[in-house]
Amino acid sequence: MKSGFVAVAGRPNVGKSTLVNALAGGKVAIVSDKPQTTRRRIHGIATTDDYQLVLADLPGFQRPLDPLTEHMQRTVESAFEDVDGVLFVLSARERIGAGDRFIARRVFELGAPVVIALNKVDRLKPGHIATQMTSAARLGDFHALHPVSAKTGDGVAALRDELVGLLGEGPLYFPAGERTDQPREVQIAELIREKALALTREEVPHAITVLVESVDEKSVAADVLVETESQKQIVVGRGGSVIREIGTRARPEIEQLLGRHVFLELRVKVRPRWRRDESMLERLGL
Ligand SMILES: Nc1nc2c(ncn2[C@@H]2O[C@H](COP(=O)(O)OP(=O)(O)OP(=O)(O)O)[C@@H](O)[C@H]2O)c(=O)[nH]1
Ligand SMILES: [Mg+2]
Repeated sequence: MKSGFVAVAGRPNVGKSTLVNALAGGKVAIVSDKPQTTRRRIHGIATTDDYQLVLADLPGFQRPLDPLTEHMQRTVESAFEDVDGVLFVLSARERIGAGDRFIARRVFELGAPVVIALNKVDRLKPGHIATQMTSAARLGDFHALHPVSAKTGDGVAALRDELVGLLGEGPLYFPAGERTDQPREVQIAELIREKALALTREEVPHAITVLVESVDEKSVAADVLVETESQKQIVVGRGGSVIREIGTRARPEIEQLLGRHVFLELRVKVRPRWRRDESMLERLGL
């Protein structure tokens, strides 16, 4: 049995979580078109008879702005100790530049093999992909470089094989059927947050967090927290239209997770400056 851990590095929004989901073969991390979607470390686990590959999805590398983003950056830093490899994700749709070089300096000095995934190659012209691969190759002494599309799945199987190749003999770290290490309440909160992110923009997504208050046989109750009254108005929407839509989108996925029908009760509340409140961050597990 081969087993081990691979940490996922990259700038915000390059598709790390989408790629972890594709590699794990199911949804473990939420995804959005806004940067800073992932706030905690999430293990995505792929297990077969021959191997267990544990991917650590992480927040993107960033300059901390407040206690929340400080905690996120600390999560990133601490996740690169004791890994069998690093999966360094780049977006082929953006210029490979200073931000990527900054991260490259950090990941290549770790001593673990670095596999570069040049993501989002779907619908790009071959010539453009080739140019981006050349720029990616200049970032450091990589073990392998794979053009992939986490969205279409192109190249994902080959990338998974590459990562499995980094693993040594080892035990099963997680039960064979388990795809993530996240507690059920956290998974539910994240699904709700994902829908809230999709329906809001500008500063609002960053000010949203979700706390699940209760899960029982028939119902799930959760609070959607924002920082200001005007953000609350946006998340509630006219006549409650936005929060209702968040619930409509989240409920089927929550029901799939729980394996039963539930009534989803969402309340939007204002928690001023929760991103700066250490006790709140602790309660959220961030
Ligand atoms: N076209 C295309 N879009 C992609 C691909 N992979 C991810 N995306 C999109 O890129 C955006 C960001 O994806 P995420 O997986 O949330 O990115 P991330 O790197 O985890 O972002 P953070 O958690 O904020 O650091 C989403 O809108 C995805 O749908 C891809 O292969 N092709
Ligand atoms: Mg993410």
